[in-house]
Amino acid sequence: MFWLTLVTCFLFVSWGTAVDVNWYKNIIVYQIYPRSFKDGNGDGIGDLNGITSKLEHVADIGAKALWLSPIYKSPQVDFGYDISNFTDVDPNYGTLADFDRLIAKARRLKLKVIMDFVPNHSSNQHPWFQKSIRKVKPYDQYYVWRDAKIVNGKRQPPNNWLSNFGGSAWQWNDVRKQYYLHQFATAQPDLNYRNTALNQEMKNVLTFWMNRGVDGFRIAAINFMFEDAKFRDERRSNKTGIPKDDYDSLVHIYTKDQNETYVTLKSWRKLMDEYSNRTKSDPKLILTEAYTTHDLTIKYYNAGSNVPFNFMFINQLNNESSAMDFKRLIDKWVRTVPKGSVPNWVVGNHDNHRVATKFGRRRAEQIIQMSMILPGISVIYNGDEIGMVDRNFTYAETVDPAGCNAGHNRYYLKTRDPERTPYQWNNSTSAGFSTKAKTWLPVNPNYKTLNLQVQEKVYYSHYQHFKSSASLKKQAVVARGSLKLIIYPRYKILSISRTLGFDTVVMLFNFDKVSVTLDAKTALPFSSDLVVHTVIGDSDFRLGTFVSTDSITLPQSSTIVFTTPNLFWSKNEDV
Ligand SMILES: *[C@@H]1O[C@H](CO)[C@@H](O)[C@H](O)[C@H]1NC(C)=O
Ligand SMILES: *[C@@H]1O[C@H](CO)[C@@H](O)[C@H](O)[C@H]1NC(C)=O
Ligand SMILES: *[C@@H]1O[C@H](CO)[C@@H](O)[C@H](O)[C@H]1NC(C)=O
Ligand SMILES: *[C@@H]1O[C@H](CO)[C@@H](O)[C@H](O)[C@H]1NC(C)=O
Ligand SMILES: *[C@@H]1O[C@H](CO)[C@@H](O)[C@H](O)[C@H]1NC(C)=O
Ligand SMILES: *[C@@H]1O[C@H](CO)[C@@H](O)[C@H](O)[C@H]1NC(C)=O
Ligand SMILES: *[C@@H]1O[C@H](CO)[C@@H](O)[C@H](O)[C@H]1NC(C)=O
Ligand SMILES: *[C@@H]1O[C@H](CO)[C@@H](O)[C@H](O)[C@H]1NC(C)=O
Ligand SMILES: CC(=O)N[C@H]1CO[C@H](CO)[C@@H](O)[C@@H]1O
Repeated sequence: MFWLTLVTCFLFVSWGTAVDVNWYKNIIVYQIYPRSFKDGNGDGIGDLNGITSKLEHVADIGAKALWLSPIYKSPQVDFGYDISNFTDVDPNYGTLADFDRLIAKARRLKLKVIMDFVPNHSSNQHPWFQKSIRKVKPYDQYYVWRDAKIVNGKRQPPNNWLSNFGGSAWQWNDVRKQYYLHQFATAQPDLNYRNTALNQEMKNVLTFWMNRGVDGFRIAAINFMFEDAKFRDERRSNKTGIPKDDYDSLVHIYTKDQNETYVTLKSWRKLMDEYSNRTKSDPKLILTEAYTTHDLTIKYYNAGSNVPFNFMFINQLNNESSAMDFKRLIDKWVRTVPKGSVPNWVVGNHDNHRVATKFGRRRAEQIIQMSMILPGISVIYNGDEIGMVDRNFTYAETVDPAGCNAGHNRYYLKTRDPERTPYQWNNSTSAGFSTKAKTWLPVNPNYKTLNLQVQEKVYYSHYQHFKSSASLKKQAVVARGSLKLIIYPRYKILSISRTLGFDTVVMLFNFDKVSVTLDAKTALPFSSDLVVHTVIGDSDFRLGTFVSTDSITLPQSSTIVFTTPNLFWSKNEDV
C-alpha cells in the first residue's frame, strides 16, 4: 500500500535549508476565484490586494496551498481564461507588484501559491495573434491555421469540428484568408504546440512565474492542447435532443486527449524539476484539469502531474448515490494511483454547481469530511468551507460566455455564473466582499444568514465542521496510516478508517434517509478506546465522550467521526 511508503523524507542541501520533496502529499489545496473572493479597491471586482488581505483565512482553514484562477492580462471575454499577456497581471486584479506582495505574505503564513496556467489558446488581442494574422515570423505558426474547404464554390470550414461554446470551431480571417481554430470562444484562438518556437515561448512563461516565487501550476483543460495532425472529421455522437452544432453532438476523438499532450507535459515537468534542483527549493506542484476517462486521467501521473484532478464527486456521484457507490469509486482511485504518487479528491470548482447545491448541504459536509480523511490531497473551492450555494441567474443577468452562447432557452444548462458569486464574509454591504453595492456578479441574497462571520461564532456550523475535519488532515495517521473501507450492515453504512501505531480515526457515514443501528463491537473494534471527534447531523453523541453502549445509531444523513482521544484534544488546540 503506497501510503505506507510515504515516509516523510527530507533532503538536506549544502547550506542547510531543508527541501521537503513530499510537501504536497497530504494537504488541502484551496482554490480562489480572484474576481469573487475579495474586492480591495471598491470597484465591485475582486483583486489581488483583496486576496492578500484575506490570506489569514486560507491559513485558518488549514490549507497548505492556494490556487489562483487566472489573473493574467485579459480582455475578460471569458473572465481571464482568454489571455492577452501571459507575463502580466490584469489591471482589474492589480499589478505585478501587488502579486509580489501576495507571494511575500503567503510565505510568511507558510502558504504555497499555485498559478493557473491556460495553455490551449490566447486572446485574439494577444500581440502574437495579431502578428500571426499578418504572417510575421515566427508568429505565423503560433496558431492553428487552415485553408477553407470549397464546396459548390462556397467557402466552408476545413472540417466539422465544433467549439465547446457551440458552433464551428473554425473562424475565417479576412486578412490572412484562412480559418483559425478555436475550441472555445471565437476570441480564443488555439495555440499550435506542434511549433517549436511556441513551445519555448510557453516554457518561458512558466519560468517567468517561477522566478516570481510561484510554487506550481494548475494546468487548465490540458487535454485540449493538441488536435489530430490530419484534421479528420469527428463522427456524430448518439446524443439526442440537442442542436446540431452543440459541442456534445460529436465524439471528440480528434480534438481531445491526443498522445502528444503527455509528451509536452513531461517537458514541463522536466523544466520545473530542473528549476527546483537549481534553486534548491521544494518541488513544484503540477495539477492537471482534464474531464476525461479514468485511464487517461491516471496517465497524467506518469507524465509528471502530481494531481490529475479526480472529478468523481462532480461527475460520478450525486445526492442519491449509495454507500456502495462511494466505496467503489474510492477503491478504484486508491488502487490505480501509481506507486509513490497520492490520490486527490476534488470537492468543487468554478466550472460546476456548488457541492452544497448539487448534493444538499448535509451531504456536502459529508463529502468534505471524506475528502479530509482519505489519503492524499483535498481540493476545496472557495466558499465551500461555509456551504455557499448557487444563486439562480436570469438570462439577462448571465455574463458567462458558456451561458450567453447557449441562448435564452438553454443558458441555464451551461452558465457557470451560479457558482461564481462573491464570497460571503459577513452580513454588511455586498456580504463584506466589496464596499460597492453593485458587484460584477450579484451577491447571493442568502448572505445575511449564510456567511463566515456567523459561522465562526456557532459551534455546530458548516465552517466549524470543516475545520474539525481539516484538523485531522494534518495528523500523521491521515498522512501515512493504513486505509480500510467497509460497508455494513445490509450495504447502508460506509466506514472509512485510518490507523497508524496507536492512533485511529474511524468515520461512519449514513447516506440514507432513515437511521441505522450498528453493533458497536463490529463497527468499532476498539470502541472503548475511541471518543466522538465530530458529529454531522442530528445525533445525541456528545463530543469528547467514549462510546459505552453495545450499539451505535446513526441518524439519517449523518456522519460520526471517532478517534483516539489524543486526536480529539489536538483538534481543540487547533480549532
Ligand atoms: C507583457 O507585459 C509585459 C509587462 O507589461 C511587457 O513587458 C511584455 O512586453 C508583454 N508581452 C507581450 C508579448 O506583449
Ligand atoms: C452511445 O454512445 C456511447 C459511447 O459513445 C455508448 O456507450 C452508448 O452505449 C451509446 N448509446 C446508444 C443508445 O447507442
Ligand atoms: C496513443 O498511445 C497509446 C499508448 O500509450 C497507443 O496505444 C495509441 O495507439 C496511441 N494513439 C495514437 C493515435 O497514436
Ligand atoms: C533533480 O534532482 C534529483 C535529485 O538529485 C534528481 O533525481 C533529478 O534527476 C533531478 N531532475 C532534473 C530534471 O534535473
Ligand atoms: C436529489 O436532488 C434532486 C434535485 O435537486 C431532488 O429532486 C431529489 O429529491 C434529491 N434526492 C435526495 C435523495 O435528496
Ligand atoms: C433555481 O432554479 C432551479 C431550476 O430552474 C429551481 O429548481 C430552483 O428552485 C431555483 N432556486 C431558487 C432559489 O430560486
Ligand atoms: C465585513 O467584512 C468586510 C471584509 O472582511 C470588513 O471590511 C467589514 O468591516 C466587515 N463588516 C463588519 C460589520 O464586520
Ligand atoms: C450581522 O451580523 C452580526 C455579527 O454576526 C450580528 O451581530 C448582527 O445581528 C447581524 N445583523 C443583521 C441585521 O442580521
Ligand atoms: C487548456 C486551456 O487553456 N483550457 C481552457 C480553454 O478555454 C476554456 C474556455 O476559456 C477554459 O475554460 C479552459 O480552461
